[in-house]
Amino acid sequence: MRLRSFTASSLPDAMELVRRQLGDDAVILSTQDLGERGVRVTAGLDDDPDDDFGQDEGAALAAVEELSEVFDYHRVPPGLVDRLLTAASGLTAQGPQLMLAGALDSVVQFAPPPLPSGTGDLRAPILLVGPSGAGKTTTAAKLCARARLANRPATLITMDTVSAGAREQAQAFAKALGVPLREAPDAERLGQVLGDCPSDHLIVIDTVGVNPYDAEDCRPLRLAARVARAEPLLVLPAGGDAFESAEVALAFQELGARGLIATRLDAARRIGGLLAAAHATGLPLVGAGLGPSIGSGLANLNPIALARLLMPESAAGDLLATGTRS
Ligand SMILES: Nc1nc2c(ncn2[C@@H]2O[C@H](COP(=O)(O)OP(=O)(O)O)[C@@H](O)[C@H]2O)c(=O)[nH]1
Ligand SMILES: [Mg+2]
Repeated sequence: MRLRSFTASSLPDAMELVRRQLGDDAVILSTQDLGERGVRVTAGLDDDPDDDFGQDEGAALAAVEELSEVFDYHRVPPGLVDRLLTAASGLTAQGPQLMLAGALDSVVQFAPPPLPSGTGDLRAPILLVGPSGAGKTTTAAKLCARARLANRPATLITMDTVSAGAREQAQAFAKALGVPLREAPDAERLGQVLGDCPSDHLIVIDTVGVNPYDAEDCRPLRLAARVARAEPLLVLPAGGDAFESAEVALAFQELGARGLIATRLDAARRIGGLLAAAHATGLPLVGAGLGPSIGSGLANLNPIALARLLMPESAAGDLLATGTRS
């Protein structure tokens, strides 16, 4: 039996979705009242009409219901929940966490954080873009720290010479890491500075936060990306509203962002915004900031790591059951 979930504003609307997508033979297996977010219906379609609803389907339905609670807790938007639940229900992996990982794998892209690819190999400079306070400077330092840990040279370039304390913050990070720090207040200077950088270095360019909806505000960033032939990566804090995060990410994608680094995963309890941003843009998740210090690092994200963040094996079940997480 194939399971699929549908969310709509009312039960009749959800049933109509079921009928339209699965046909008249679909069986309604469960319904959930989501309060002001509507109603979710999980329906099944028998591939083999002689088959009874068996133990496997029962377990799959229980897992789908468990995942559905996890998604609601994280405020994942309904359309994305339906896609994830449908993907999860088709997986025969053991236990909800692995089903979740499989579903995430089919809906979200992942890529490892950038490192210089090796001696003599050129890789595009990394240009960190994002809203003010997103964690760009901290992430720039973490990327340089990863390179240093891998015994690869790195150079930090800051374009933020204007925000209060920005210069001192960059200087403190560069000194702690033992990496050269260069300043480039505009695209022209950036071009000159890059011309002087050794080609085997991982080059991380930190920028001033911009309002992605303000074309004037974004102009220097577009110019910098072009001059540097850089790989822009969006730095986005977790914990934001799903629709807001998705729209901000789409706006930065339009500015050229090619990947997404999430920050504040240590301090956010709901990461539906991050999922929505990754799904809406199709940008790969290339790392996760787990703390404010350089030492707290930048974790690799993959489907299993993300599934663990969404559904910590030990605590989540109990907390969800007692409702203390919502
Ligand atoms: N808890 C937590 N704080 C972070 C993380 N990344 C950055 N921060 C904090 O967020 C604030 C803004 O970071 P900053 O790098 O200056 O942001 P920028 O304006 O985008 O350059 C600082 O207080 C950082 O210490 C993270 O992953 N977790
Ligand atoms: Mg900064």
